[in-house]
Amino acid sequence: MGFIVYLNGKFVPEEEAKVSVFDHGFLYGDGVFEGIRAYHGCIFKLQEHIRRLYDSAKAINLEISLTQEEMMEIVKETCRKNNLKDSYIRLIVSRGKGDLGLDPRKCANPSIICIAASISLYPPELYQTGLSVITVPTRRNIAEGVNPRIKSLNYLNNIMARMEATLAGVEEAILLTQEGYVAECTGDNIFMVRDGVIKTPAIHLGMLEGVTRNSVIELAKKRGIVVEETVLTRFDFFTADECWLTGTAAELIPVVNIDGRPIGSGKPGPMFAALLEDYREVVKHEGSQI
Ligand code: PXG
Repeated sequence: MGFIVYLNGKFVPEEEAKVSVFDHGFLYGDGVFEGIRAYHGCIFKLQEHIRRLYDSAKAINLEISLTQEEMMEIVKETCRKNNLKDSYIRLIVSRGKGDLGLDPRKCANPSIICIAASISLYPPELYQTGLSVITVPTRRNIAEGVNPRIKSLNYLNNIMARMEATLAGVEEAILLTQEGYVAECTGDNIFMVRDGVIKTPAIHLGMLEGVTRNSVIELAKKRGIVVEETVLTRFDFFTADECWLTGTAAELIPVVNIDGRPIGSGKPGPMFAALLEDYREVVKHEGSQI
């Protein structure tokens, strides 16, 4: 059975959920989105995701006529309509239908789409064995171009990096900033541990401020672990005791090899294991009831 999709004020079967070929989201990647997850009928960090969506929209001068409360209700209603307790939710706001020119003023109404689908999880064994990743030649977008803090519909930067990782035979890519500092992976933020201190790249270097990243920082601090948001190089990661990635889909996933160097013991570390357990506990009962 197909999914029921929210499209511009209506709930329609997925076959009928169509947008115009003149939609600037399609023509130019002109729009923003969110990837949200529901666990056991609870949507995790819904308010944070909606806030980030509105911040992204604000940054590209895209005015959303709905309030953040109304948008949260749409997300919940989409989950209810699909009778999904565990799901991956994709919320999209594009500039809307315009003409073939770039001018966003020609787009009268943004297109608002909410999809709640079943989630395809990473194979469980990856959480035991860990990922091998490489740094790729493609650099993360510069803030003065398309600011990586905007979760925009243009993911070519990330897709190019992901292709480079795939061609090299690994699962993920580390993107560096223009200056050569570690930024993030293609759809996940990155963490490391050295001498009991957790470190992760500071947001102002140019990356997406992950909701999962912020949750993990909070959980680590609750455990009394020092967390530094700082400037990190490949050297820092090569010589780390542990490394993992964070994202809505992946949760926390361990990295055991970077550019051919085994990280720490070459196996997922104890800090990773503890924080994954904390995270999986917190998603069970925190969150907005569907
Ligand atoms: N960085 C980037 C560039 C992302 O796109 C994250 C970090 C993690 O953010 P959250 O808020 O989820 O902790 C993301 C988000 C996918 C997929 O299908 C993943 C994302 C976006 C789009 C698709 O793997 N991750």
